[in-house]
Amino acid sequence: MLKRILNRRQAEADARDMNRLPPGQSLTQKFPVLHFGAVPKANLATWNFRVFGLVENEVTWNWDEFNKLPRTKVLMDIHCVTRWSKVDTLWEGVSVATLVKEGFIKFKPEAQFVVQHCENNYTTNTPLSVVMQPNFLLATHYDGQPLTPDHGYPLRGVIGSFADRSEESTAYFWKGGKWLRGLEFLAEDKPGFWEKGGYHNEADPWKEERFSGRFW
Ligand SMILES: Nc1nc2c(c(=O)[nH]1)N[C@H]1C(S)=C(S)[C@@H](COP(=O)(O)O)O[C@H]1N2
Ligand SMILES: [Mo]
Repeated sequence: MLKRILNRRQAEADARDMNRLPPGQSLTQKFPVLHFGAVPKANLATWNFRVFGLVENEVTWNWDEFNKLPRTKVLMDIHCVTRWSKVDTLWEGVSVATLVKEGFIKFKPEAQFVVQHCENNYTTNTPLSVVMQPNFLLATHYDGQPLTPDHGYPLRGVIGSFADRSEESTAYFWKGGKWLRGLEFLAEDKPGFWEKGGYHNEADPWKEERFSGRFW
């Protein structure tokens, strides 16, 4: 127990020294679960994923089709607005940038924002440029295993930062929607669940953009 605490403290000091821990965050070696409402039950037989809004062709992929899309692995540090960060998390899934590059998604020139649509009407919004970054992934697997129900099975959005901070921008982890069912491309921004609830629209952990100040 004590050894585990000392190990965590040492790992936290190391992460801070390496400039991998944003202000006001502490390191966790667990994987906390955070969401609003109940964990939805997945039914892969009826599951589908919709790409809609300002795209040339709206598409709907079923689970088999989704799993035939090109796949990518990404190693990232994730930062939750409730002040935990976790380093070196390994995700596997589908990169939106790859889907665009390979012609699976063709968004219209007016598209500037993307809303992630999840089960039970949870949404979260980001600029299109953010979902096109290599540090944003539609993830089916964490650490080599399919996501657990608590963490978003069968599919979730993930955003984090790289160890060398080479990403263009990042956001707190709530900008990754669990139980993800679709992406909507929009010309105007549309605040999601937590964003409407007073959380910061851009949510950059390095600038500590936790709350919008409108309600807090
Ligand atoms: N569908 C859905 N996705 C969600 C949430 C939620 O309430 N519903 N909460 C977000 C928040 S606030 C965080 S911090 C992360 C937590 O992911 P984790 O439970 O895998 O750690 O999921 C995000 N994605
Ligand atoms: Mo969160």
